[in-house]
Amino acid sequence: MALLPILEFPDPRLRTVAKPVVEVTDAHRVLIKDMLETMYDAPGIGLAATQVNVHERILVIDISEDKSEPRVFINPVVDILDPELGEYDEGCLSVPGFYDTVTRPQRIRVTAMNEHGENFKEELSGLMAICLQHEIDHLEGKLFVDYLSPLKRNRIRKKLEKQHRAQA
Ligand code: QAP
Ligand code: CO
Repeated sequence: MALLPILEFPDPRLRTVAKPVVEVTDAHRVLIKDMLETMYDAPGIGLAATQVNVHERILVIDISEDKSEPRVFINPVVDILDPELGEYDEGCLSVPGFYDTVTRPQRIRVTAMNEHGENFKEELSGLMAICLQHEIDHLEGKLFVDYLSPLKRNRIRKKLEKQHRAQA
């Protein structure tokens, strides 16, 4: 097991569009274990492979209180079931310390593969639906700050760049 370094905004590698997984291998299963460990350590509720600089369509989520419900989504595709939108105060492990309101569809269906390469479909709502859409955005090179005004996004970028300079 290993903790993986998490890329932080505005790292340009976060803008990479991830490639589909053709066959789920043991190497993918090791990556998934490491991603879950990295997410739990943070702690966070969702992590996309993009955030650990692996550009394949893999993400993990666990919205349980006690790390008891790890979920793995490989090549996820979302269908919107209902046009109704909901607001949520989102954060991101790649944008540490910043949270803001994002509006997204509330009821979705996801089609994906699990870590064994088996296909599944599932209807999702609530935090799970929000988190899944947030993580799929990462696989497209998109961040929640992209939904904010340029003024807010630039403020966040400048603060994080300053922190990164201080760390260097
Ligand atoms: C995505 O985000 C998400 O700023 C997952 O200092 C979040 O796990 C989707 C985190 C909210 C929907 C709603 C953020 C940890 C964790 C921080 C996370 C931080 C430490 C974020
Ligand atoms: Co995120």
